[in-house]
Amino acid sequence: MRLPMTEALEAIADRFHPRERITAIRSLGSGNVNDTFLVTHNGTSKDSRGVRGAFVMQRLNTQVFHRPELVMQNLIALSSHVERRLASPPPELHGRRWEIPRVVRCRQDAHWVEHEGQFWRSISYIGAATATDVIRNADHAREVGYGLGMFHSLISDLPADQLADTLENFHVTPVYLQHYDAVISDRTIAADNEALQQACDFVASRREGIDVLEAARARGELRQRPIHGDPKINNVMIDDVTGQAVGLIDLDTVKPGLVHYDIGDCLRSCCNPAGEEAKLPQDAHFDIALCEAILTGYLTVARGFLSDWDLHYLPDCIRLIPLELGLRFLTDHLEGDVYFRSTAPGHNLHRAAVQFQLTRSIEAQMPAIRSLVDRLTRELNPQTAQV
Ligand code: GN1
Ligand code: MG
Repeated sequence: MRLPMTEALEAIADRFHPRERITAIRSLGSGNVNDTFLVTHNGTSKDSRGVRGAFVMQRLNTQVFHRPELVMQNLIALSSHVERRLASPPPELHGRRWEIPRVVRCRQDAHWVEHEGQFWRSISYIGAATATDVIRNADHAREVGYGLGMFHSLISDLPADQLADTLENFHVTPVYLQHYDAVISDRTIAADNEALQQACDFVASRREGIDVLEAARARGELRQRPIHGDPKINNVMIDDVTGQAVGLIDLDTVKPGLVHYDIGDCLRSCCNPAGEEAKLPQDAHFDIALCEAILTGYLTVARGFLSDWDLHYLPDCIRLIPLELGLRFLTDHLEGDVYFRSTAPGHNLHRAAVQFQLTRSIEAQMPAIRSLVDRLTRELNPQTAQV
């Protein structure tokens, strides 16, 4: 059955694939920034652009990505690099399937469409695989960790200076704190707004040490490498049949950064079984058994290219990234929901409360997290480990 499509969407899709062969256009995923659609069509395998049956069409949020052409440049650099690496697959792949989204060009051969001030592009769709919002079990967790490790491993030899900085200060926590300070200084919190007061009190009590990763970077203990930028649970694709990770999607935030941003983001999103959109903030908690499974999968592939300093700062990033995301949600609430898509007033404040509760839960388990990281880094010998 042909699903309803708006004329405007159909006209954009037609720039990538002839309209008469498109069968459906539907919303895809639950991104907070871009708009994503799955376009299906009666393509044939003879299609010279390699598009078979479906592609993902996205409108990039140019309020967030001010230089979308640089996002595309990074995406092309990344996918060509990974394709080259996969031509002689690394032994850690053990013959597994591994996919990297590729840019689907327009019929006129350009890499994107600019239309009425909007920026549209398409990428290939990874079929027979799914991403979920919540971890299903320990095997799934280990696969997510393996997926991030493989992703890092495949791009570890891509020089970071070949990637543009498309989002300045992305994941630089002290800069988010400065911005929050500037926003809050113009505000008076209503006496009856308990939720907002609690969130602001939480930030006030966590200011110290918020620069832990950036200070380590400034001292030269940590260095920038290519990172994913947003490897949350629903960006890790799992093969529908084998249950194995087959690739990471949502590559717009690929740019130079610290691998710690990625590890922290992956763990904060996977180890909270209540999810980022938990109904009640108090439901959020950090499940250390899931953390163990993810780190096991990750370190099995990545242990070999992590330095002692990298390992030293792992526990810190596990605590920092949920705190940072809470701060980002809170600031957006104070600014009137201008960054993260929200469905109701107070949504971003609620999301902040969830991340702050998760941070508390991580803090309460910090000694156990430190010993876990120590144990795993000793046990997982890169020469002998198998997934
Ligand atoms: C945003 O749009 P989405 O859902 O892929 C955000 C991430 C956050 C995430 C929280 C460019 O990602 O940093 O962790 O929301 N992306 C950007 O769900 O800011
Ligand atoms: Mg994203």
